[in-house]
Amino acid sequence: MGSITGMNFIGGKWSGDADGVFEGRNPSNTGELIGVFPRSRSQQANLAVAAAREAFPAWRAQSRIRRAEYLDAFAQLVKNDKEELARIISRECGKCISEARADIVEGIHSAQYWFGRSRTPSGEVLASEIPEKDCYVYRKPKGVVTAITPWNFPFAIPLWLICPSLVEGNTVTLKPAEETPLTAQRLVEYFEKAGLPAGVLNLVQGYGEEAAWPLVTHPNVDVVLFTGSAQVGAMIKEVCAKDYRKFCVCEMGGKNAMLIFDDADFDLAVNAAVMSAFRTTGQRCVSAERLIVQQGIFDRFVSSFVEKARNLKIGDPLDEDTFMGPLVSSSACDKFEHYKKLAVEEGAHVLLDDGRLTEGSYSRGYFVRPFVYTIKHNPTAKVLREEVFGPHVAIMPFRDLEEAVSIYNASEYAFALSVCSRDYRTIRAIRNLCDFGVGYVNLPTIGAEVHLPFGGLKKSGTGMPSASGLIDAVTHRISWTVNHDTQIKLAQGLSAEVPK
Ligand code: UN1
Repeated sequence: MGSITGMNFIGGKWSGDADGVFEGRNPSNTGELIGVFPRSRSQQANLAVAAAREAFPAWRAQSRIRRAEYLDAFAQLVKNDKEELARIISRECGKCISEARADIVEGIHSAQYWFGRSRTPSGEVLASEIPEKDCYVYRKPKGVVTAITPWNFPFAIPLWLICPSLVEGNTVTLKPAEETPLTAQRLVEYFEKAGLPAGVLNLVQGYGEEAAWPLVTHPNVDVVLFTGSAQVGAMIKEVCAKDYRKFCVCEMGGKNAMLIFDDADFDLAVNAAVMSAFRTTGQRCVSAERLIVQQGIFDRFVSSFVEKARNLKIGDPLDEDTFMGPLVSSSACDKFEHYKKLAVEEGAHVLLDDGRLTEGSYSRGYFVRPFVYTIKHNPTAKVLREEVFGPHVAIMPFRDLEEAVSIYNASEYAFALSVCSRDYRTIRAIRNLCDFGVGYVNLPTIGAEVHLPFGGLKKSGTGMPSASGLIDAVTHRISWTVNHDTQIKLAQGLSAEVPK
């Protein structure tokens, strides 16, 4: 596969105009150039926002069902090219091919879900104290949306954000991660082929500070949808707080955990932990970097987990047998190394640290092996608080439910949790006492489906979930009360008398 010259898509036109370019390279083989893409800045961002603003009145005037039909057309087109798209994803971000396929399927599911949902009520009909009045909750589009998306789900996450935004009548500018520009370009091309009107979906490629920031701060943008780091999310929240009309949803990191009790189905728990920690090389916002394991099974669990982690097949993500591809970039490798050192400084008892793979075919990629350790819980240890975003796992023992909850909640993040137990009382207590947005019972912390809300609390999110939950972010819910009487009658016993 050769390299391409990528473009922006603004107001229905493809253009490479920008002050320079950036390269997309394969993290499994950095010698492979995937393409060069426009290094956009405020000029392109401004044009995209202007195009989205111009397209908004006509787009919102179409029926919700008509708007959703473009998503159906999109899904039909993508289905034919799943394999080709999955290979692009694997090459761009190093995800294993089976995970890349799932990324496409998840994106198709979003389009299908919102297409179907367009025919279901988007508001509510409510009663009134006054029999002649009907009350409605009605949803209106917020307007112009900026969507800033990460590299780790380069197809699914943009579609979680784009599909509900469009169905509800908003127009969108997408600024995808600079690691996965080609996947984003393909995604937008399918919408173009599906006949989406000009300006309804725009694509601006480039780096965060240069291309995304003008899309966040632009006075004509109503909603910012962001998935990425907590640090950038905090900056976005600050900008939005200062602007009376701007609203944001930030999906940020996690320091996710599995809580594994003595009575758990042992093999299930070990397998779930391996998936939670190492799928996508630990680079999901729902990956588990903490395994909190009850003392009765602790030693047995640790040896079984380490054994499996040691034997994982690491390598070319296009190879069907590979379990773990590379990290996404050299800075991700540096971060992984940094937290390995820190773990040792903070008291880790290291069980697995086979280092970076540098021989032969690995030499041109960012391949690392899992890093696994046991550690006594310490609420001040940075390594137990900060997100590494790699195959880095701390295993901690606990005595009882109370201690498990307190170790779990010691994190500033609160995204995904899994509890492994057969006791319904334990499971219910964990659900009620632990802070999280996406919870699982006897499952890994990964594998959310699009018809569920997806998002975290505390440092992980704004408490405004995306996926199916995104409708609340991209619409205003207004109340609408209609009087069918010839007289005015008011609620709460208020007088409707007006002096003659
Ligand atoms: C993410 O980790 O950024 O639940 C998204 C999952 C996927 C989505 C993860 N469906 O693992």
